[in-house]
Amino acid sequence: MPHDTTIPSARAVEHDETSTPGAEWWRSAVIYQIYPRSFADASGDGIGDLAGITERLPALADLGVDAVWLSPFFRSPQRDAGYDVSDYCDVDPIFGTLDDFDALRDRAHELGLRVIVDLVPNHCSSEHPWFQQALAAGPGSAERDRFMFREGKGENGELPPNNWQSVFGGNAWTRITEADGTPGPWYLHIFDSSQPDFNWKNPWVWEQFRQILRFWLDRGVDGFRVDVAHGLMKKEGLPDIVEKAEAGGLADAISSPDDVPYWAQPEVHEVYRDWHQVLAEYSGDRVLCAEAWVEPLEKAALWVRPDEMHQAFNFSYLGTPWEAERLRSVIDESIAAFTGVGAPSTWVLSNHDVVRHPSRYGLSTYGAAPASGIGPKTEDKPDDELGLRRGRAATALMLSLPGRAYLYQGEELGLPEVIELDDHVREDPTFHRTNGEVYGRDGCRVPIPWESAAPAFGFNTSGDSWLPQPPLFAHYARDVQQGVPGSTLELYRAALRLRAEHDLGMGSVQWVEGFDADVVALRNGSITVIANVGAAPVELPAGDIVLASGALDGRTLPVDTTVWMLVG
Ligand code: TEU
Repeated sequence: MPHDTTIPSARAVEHDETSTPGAEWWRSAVIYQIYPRSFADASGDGIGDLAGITERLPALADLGVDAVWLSPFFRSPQRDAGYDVSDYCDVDPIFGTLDDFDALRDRAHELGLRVIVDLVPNHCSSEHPWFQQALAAGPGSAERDRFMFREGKGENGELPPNNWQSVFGGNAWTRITEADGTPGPWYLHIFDSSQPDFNWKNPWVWEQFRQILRFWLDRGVDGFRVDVAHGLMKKEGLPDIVEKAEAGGLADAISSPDDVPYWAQPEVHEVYRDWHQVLAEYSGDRVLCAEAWVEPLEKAALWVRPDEMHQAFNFSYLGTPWEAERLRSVIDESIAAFTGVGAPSTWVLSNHDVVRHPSRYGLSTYGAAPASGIGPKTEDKPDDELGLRRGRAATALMLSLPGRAYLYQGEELGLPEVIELDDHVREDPTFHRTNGEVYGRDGCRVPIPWESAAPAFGFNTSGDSWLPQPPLFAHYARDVQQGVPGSTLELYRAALRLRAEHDLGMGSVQWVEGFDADVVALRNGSITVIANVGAAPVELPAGDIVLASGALDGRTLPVDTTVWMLVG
């Protein structure tokens, strides 16, 4: 297997380019998600920051990605790790300053990396001045109409206005107390009570978000990942949810809008048509990417119609188990659904909301909601070795597909989910709102290891870490993988280099016949990809092997292994 350990030269990003229809950068890009709390910590306070990211950006250029997406670093009380924003146009002091952001953007662009920021339009923090003003202004005021206040049911309004549940568990409504001490109405929060939902039927809200978009576009960002892009509009009259077997969590989040009156309401698309126009005022191919947990794929594709967003996450792909038939179907369905509306498909296996994919693939009951987390008391614990082998094979398959791929920090190191976190260190509101019944997402958010022998594994120099790093992270640190043939890091680097060289992002998928049903075999341009998803080794055809996700046995492909070949 060839390993190129030289650092690729910087590819300058041209920002005044005029876009060529069909050739925009985002159609085939590989985008790396940075979770700022846990990437690199220059200040040493145990929480990652923008200056830390800037220092470490060369490692991402070396990896070979095209862009970074930063999870929220805006002013926030951090009740939901920054997804509770109290000022959309400033940097939270724990992450640095606007100057630090400018330095990060400049360094990224110098290295040829685009910068995407995270926009959170469904809700803000309850400490945002807008919500504080709404509380102070009283019933019937214009300030209250910016949020979703409703009178409660029952004789004295003591019952919530409807039966909606928070994604994080418990009721989606919280009752306020008016300034004079009397019990007041309730406000809606689809997530934590510290995250009041905006009233997107109010034009004032539209105007604020246009201004927020312009603020960051003027500051040179290349695009936005839009949080809960399926949630902004609520069904008229706020009807009760028709009860289902399972409420809350992923099962609820991806249900059809007929069942969940706060997801995927048709009017939400008007918002993105409006934003599309705002982005079109700017040069340089700026993009909108929807975080829309909707199924089936044809519904997710509605977010990327030509006059709306450019991309939507492919959560159907993320949720597909390591089974050949299901993988072939989801690939076919993704390509059909997205190309049907003129957008390339996206692919993703991990992010900051789900159990890391090597750990998911190591579970015997893979298919359980990946967001529920794994903890000390979970019965089904992942088999790390099996999971990593499958995780690497799955990544090699994903990176061979045409379209845009998303990577989550640490997956290039093969990091597993961190399971052994004590209850008292867990911060995910899901854990606290379910009284610890659902472990939630802390296990995929632990600060990543850079150097095996350094304090905090090189996350900082002080050794502090907002979530404790397990000793086993020493084996996954970047410095012990760099330049080491067969390491997960070198697998990702080689795959990204070959993906670029063979322009796989702009290619197409042709299924290759002649293998057993539990082998996924496809051709994308000059590359033939063979993934052994079955239980028996597979004889490889003649040809050069240019990438292998694991050790080969001569010309035999072991189970849970993927190769890329140049065949005939
Ligand atoms: O997630 C939105 C969302 O729908 C998820 O909560 C999802 O349903 C859940 O994680 C199942 O996997 C976004 C952010 O990605 C998440 O981190 C935030 O907590 C949430 O919005 C609220 O802003």
